[in-house]
Formats: sequence, structure tokens, C-alpha cells
Amino acid sequence: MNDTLPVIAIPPVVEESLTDAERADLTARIKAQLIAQDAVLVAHYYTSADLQRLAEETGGCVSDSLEMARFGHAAKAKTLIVAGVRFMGETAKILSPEKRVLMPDLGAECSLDLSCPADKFAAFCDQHPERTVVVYANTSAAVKARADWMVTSSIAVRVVAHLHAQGKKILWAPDRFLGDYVQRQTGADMLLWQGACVIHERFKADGIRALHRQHPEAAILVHPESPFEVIALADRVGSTTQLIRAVTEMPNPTFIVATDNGIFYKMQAAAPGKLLLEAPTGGVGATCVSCAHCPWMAMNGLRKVLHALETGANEIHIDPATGQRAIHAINRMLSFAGQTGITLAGLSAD
Ligand code: CIZ
Repeated sequence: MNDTLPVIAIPPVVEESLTDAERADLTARIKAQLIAQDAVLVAHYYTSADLQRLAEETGGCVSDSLEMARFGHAAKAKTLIVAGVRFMGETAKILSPEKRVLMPDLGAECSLDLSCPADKFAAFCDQHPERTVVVYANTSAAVKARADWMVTSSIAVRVVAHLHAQGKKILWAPDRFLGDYVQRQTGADMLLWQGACVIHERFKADGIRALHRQHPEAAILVHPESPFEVIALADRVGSTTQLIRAVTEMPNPTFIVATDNGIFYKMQAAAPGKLLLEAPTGGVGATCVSCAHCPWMAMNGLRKVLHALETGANEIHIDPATGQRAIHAINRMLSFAGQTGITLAGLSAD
């Protein structure tokens, strides 16, 4: 089964490096461009603090991929500048085809998306026509177009439990760890594509146990894209938004956090008095012991945001027929969330 997954070349993490004067200058110029272009900045939790701060200061949005797309759809602005990875720009465009969607860098990919090429995925689906196709948000528009449902990590368990209760068998893609977690939670019959997030798969259960011995007061928060043995250590498993909420809800003074460290900007703001520790990704003796940051997310930066706004570069285009098919899978999830009263993002519900 999908034994010919593409080999993914992982670029180095190169963070944008700015002096205070450069940061101030770029920020001022971007603010002017956002007004001039009737544009709004929507940034993912895993982007840099500079971008998240700017999105907040300018009336944009910092959130998970689905809320980014929903915010962009509801926004009055004509242009969305989406700081994140490519599937996020695509989802924003699918939900708002009438808007111009720009990205700071079109090379900002996602390893899960790359692991699941549309042609190979279609062939896999064709081999299993009896299964309901459920794909994770971290996929291309073309893969979403082949799916019956799209889900985010915040709702995956509930959607699959609902389908399982109807006697449906599931074909799941692309994340094998999230798929395995959902399968264990629901007991559903799930056939899994074998992709993985190159960041989350690095978390080490032994390293987390050792860190927990040093901080026995800490709660362990784990994103479900992580391996099973890491999830097994968790006090709370959840999507980005759910993990941010966890630090505000749980009484612990300290948290060990197993997800991309870009989340610390919002998490620390949500719980300023709490100590947040990065879960280890490197084994004993590794050069980088806690280095969970997506190299593609790091491709976003203030300079590139300004460039995209000034030149109109890096616009996202989706073939309209693909977009129309993909939107069915997305809308199914939105309508399920609406019917069952689930709020997918925001810190106050779910
Ligand atoms: O959908 C997202 O934004 C991602 C990548 C993860 C999450 O848990 O929110």
C-alpha cells in the first residue's frame, strides 16, 4: 500500500534575521501596503512572532488553517496575504475564489501534502471504492477534490466516529500517526496513507520522559501528528488551538509542549505566568535537542510579505473545477461542525 511515497527533501530552517531598525521599517511599509491594497494578513501559529504580531496589530488573524480560511472568507478585504504553507493559501482561495490570495513564498510546502501526490492518491482511492475518503487539511486542492470529507485535527475524531457509527469504512490520508490516533479513539476500520509530518515525527518519548522527571509538575501537551508512543505520554492531545486552550484551562504551572515551537508566541500570551518547555526532538548527544520548527513555515518573513504586496507576486490560483470539488469536502466538515455545535477554532469553545 502506497509503498512508493515520494522522498521529501527537507530544507534547512532559515529564520529571517532583522535588526530592530529593519523590522520597524518593514512593519511600517507593510502596514501602509495593507491599507493601500485593501489587504489583510492571516498568519498561522507556526510562523514567526514578527508575523503573528503584525497580523494582530493590523486587524488580521493568527490561527490554525481552518480559522485562517474562515477569517479570510469573512473579511471584507479584497486581498488575503496568507503567511503559512501552501495548502493554507489554497484552502483560503477555495473558500474565497473571488479574492486575490498572495503568499510570501510559494516554496513553503508541507511534508504531509508532499507525501500525497494527487495522481497516486487517486489510484489508491480507485483501488478501494467501497471506502469513504477522509483527508486531513494538510493536502493539496487536488487531493481534497478527490475526498468525501476534509477534516482538521480538531474534529477528525468526531467526524470519523460519526462515519463509523454509520457503518462506513474509511480511507484516510495522509498522516499515518494522526490516522492511527483517530483509529484508536474511534475503533473505525481505517486504511491509512503512510505520510508523516517531518517535524512531529521527530518527538522522542524517552526525551519527554526525562524532561518530565526534571519537571514532575508539568502537563504534557501533544499534537496528534506525533508518534503513538509520544501521544501515549500526553495529558492532553489536541490541535494547535486546543493545545493553546489547554494551557489556560489546566492548573499546572508548567507544560511540556510537543508541537512546532512557533506556537509558543500565542501560547505564552494566553498564559503569561506559565512555564512552557519544548518537547525534545533530538536523542542524547544530538546537536539540537529541541528543534521542532517547520523549515517551510520559516520561509515566511516580513521581507517576503512586503515583496508580495508590492509586486503581486506569489498569487494562488486554483483550477475552478478542482476548487468546486474540493469545497464539497470542506463544507461537509463545516456543516457537521455546525450541526453538532462544535466550534473548531477560537479559545472559548469545542
Ligand atoms: O490545521 C492546522 O492549522 C494545523 C496544521 C494543525 C492544527 O492542529 O491546527
